[in-house]
Order: sequence, then C-alpha cells, then structure tokens
Amino acid sequence: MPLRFLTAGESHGPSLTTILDGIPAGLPLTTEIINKELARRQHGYGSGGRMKIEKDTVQILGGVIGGETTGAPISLLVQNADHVKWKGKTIEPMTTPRPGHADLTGAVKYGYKDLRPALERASARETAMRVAAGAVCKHFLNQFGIIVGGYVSSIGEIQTDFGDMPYEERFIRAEESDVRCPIETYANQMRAEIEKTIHGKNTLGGVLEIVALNLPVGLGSFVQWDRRLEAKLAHAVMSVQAIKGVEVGDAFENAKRIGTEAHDPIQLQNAEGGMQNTNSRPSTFDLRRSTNRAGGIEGGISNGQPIIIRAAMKPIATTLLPQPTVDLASGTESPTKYERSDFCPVPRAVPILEAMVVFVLADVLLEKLGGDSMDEIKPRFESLRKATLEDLPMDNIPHVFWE
Ligand code: EPS
Repeated sequence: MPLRFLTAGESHGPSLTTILDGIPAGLPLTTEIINKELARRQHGYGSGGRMKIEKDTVQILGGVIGGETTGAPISLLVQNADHVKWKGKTIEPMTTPRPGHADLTGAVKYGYKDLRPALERASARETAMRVAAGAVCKHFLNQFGIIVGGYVSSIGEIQTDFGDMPYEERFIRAEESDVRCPIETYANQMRAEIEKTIHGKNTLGGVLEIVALNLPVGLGSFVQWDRRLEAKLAHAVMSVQAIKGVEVGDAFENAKRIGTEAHDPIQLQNAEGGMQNTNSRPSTFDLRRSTNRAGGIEGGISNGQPIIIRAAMKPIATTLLPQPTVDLASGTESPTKYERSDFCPVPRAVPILEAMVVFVLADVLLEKLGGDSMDEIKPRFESLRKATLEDLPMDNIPHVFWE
C-alpha cells in the first residue's frame, strides 16, 4: 500500500479535508485539475437542494510547491458553504432513525443521545474529499496513458444496451448527459423515471459502470488475499455510501454459463491485427483476447484488457414519503421526518466511484513500479513486461518438482 488517504469533516461542519500520502515527487498539480472533478460530482439530474448551495473548490495546503508535488503528503481542503447557515443555530432534536441510513446503527455503536452526529459523518458529502484525492490519482495515472471513466448503465428499471459503443465514446457522451447515460433514448427514459420518483416523493437507485483503459499487465497479485486486484477494487467501490453490490466483468452472467463459455480465449495477433495459427513461435506476436468476460483481471492481476467494474447503488434512505420507524425519544412507532437529500444520486456517483477506482489503480501501479519521483517511475513503466511471446521465453524442458 504505497498510497493511502483519509478524509475528515462533517456534512454541515466548517470544512472537509483529506490527506493523500504516497504520490511521488514531480507530478505537476494545480487546483484546476481537482476542481474539474469536484464540479463533476456536483452535477446530475435528481440531486437535492444542497448542490445549489455549494460550489466545491479545493485549497491545496501541503505537498505541492511551485505547481509540482514534492513527495510529501498532499493535504486538501474544501469548505462547506452551508456551514454558515448551521453555525450557532438551535436545531430540533433528531430521534427518528431512517431505515437504511446510519442513524440507528450509529447511535447504538457510539451511544449518541441525538442521531445527528451519525448523519453528519455518514453523509455522502464526505465523498467530495474522495473525489479531490481521486483527481490527483487520476492525473497521476494519465501520465502513463491510463484512462478511467464511467457512466450510468441503469436507473430503476431502465437498462441501457450499449451495443459495441467504444468506451471512450461512452465516457464523452455520458458527460454530455445530465443523467450520465451515453445513449440519449435511454437517458430520456431515465430522466422521466427520476421525475416520476421526485413527484412520488421517493428515491431511486441504479447501476454504474467504471472502466479503466490502457493498464499494463501485472497489477495486483494472487500471492496474498489482500493483494488481489478485484478484491481491492470491490472494497474501495463498496465503501461508497449506498453502494450495496459490485461485480467485475461478466461476474453474474458468468455464473449462469458453462466454463468453456465463461472465459476469454487467448489468441495470437500481429501488429496489423492478423491472427496466427501456425506452430512456429513468431516473437513479434501479442497474446490477445476477443472477449473480456473477466473484466480485465485474471488471478487477481490485471491482464491488460479494460477493467470493468459494475456497482449497484440502492435508492437512498432519505425519502420525502415517510417510512415506518420508532421515535427513540417517545418510544413509540412513528414515521420518519424528512431531511433534505438527493432523490437519485446515481448520476453524481460516477465521479465518486471513478475516484475510488483510480486510487486503487494508482496504488497498485506504484506498488509495481516503486520509486519516489516521476523521473524514476516513468522509465520503469516503459520497461514493464508485456503479454507478448517476446517477453515470455519458456525453458520448455522437463524438470524435477520440489526436489
Ligand atoms: C451531499 C450532501 C448532503 C446530501 C447528500 C449528499 O447535503 P444535505 O444533507 O445538506 O442535503 O445532499 O447526502 C446524502 C445522500 C446522505 O445520505 O446524507 C453531497 O455533498 O454529496
């Protein structure tokens, strides 16, 4: 784990912070790079009122001098514009826990005498700092040509069929859509579903896809459970508020298939894209796949194919329509009271999940490459072994096992 980050701050406190530790020296970094990602997190149809109040912008408090990282921890701060409205205000007690939120579990765990402290820290407001830290990781990965993007694949019952639309095109089109769905006909249906949900005083979930392109082979490892790449990615993605399911590649479809139809055949391909079927060993040929059911990871290690992560977001717990609960103050069954929130945060979750994915990928890339500065790391990246016959000489002689 060369890379780590923590966040701190409450949803309606003065500010949110993060410390990102382990980014090498010599990475050019500006507030604009981070603010661009923060702005993406603020936009999406189905957002609540808070996003009209905030205009998230970052202050870099440490780790960057003269526009370049120094190798020291990068300290970032985002102020909560809403704080001034809360500071010093007498607020009503909060004693009716929302089913599905952290209100009840938080109170039991920490012994709160009012439910608000649980809400304050469990809130997805904290993801602003994940996105800020992720923006730095994404920028680091970009230096190696690694691109990570995402889009919404379903909202409620509306399920997009992407056909063979290239991933880069999906990323671009998704950013042009207020529901972050790359195909307009589906986007329109999703918007209508969200509108219906808002009128019905309810909330709506969905599925997001995050894709990483141009990764080298060899990130992550099977040698230890906590080094497996899909395990690290699932952990990071599942840590995002309201995410309750994650799959890599065709995981759930594969569970219905037979073995010979569930994997990605290994083939030889020359530079012009032609396939090789002879028995000679043409060292200029790459090992390629025509499918990607594994979602870019085999044996806990990246295989050079796009990494495909799908995450299921539940409808968030805060509904205008009351839900059955118990008032902990009176000890009687009574409906939930409404707290301002999003109606469908699925479109806004795309940059948040991207942030968690880029953090993991930057971490495993740094683990693979080592080094303290970009000057050290870049040549190491260029010399990484590839899935080519040239890079994989075999002894091809019998040997005695475990002598
Ligand atoms: C959020 C800020 C919050 C919520 C939302 C996400 O602001 P407020 O509570 O002031 O409306 O809108 O938080 C939740 C979904 C939640 O469950 O707490 C943000 O900045 O993304």
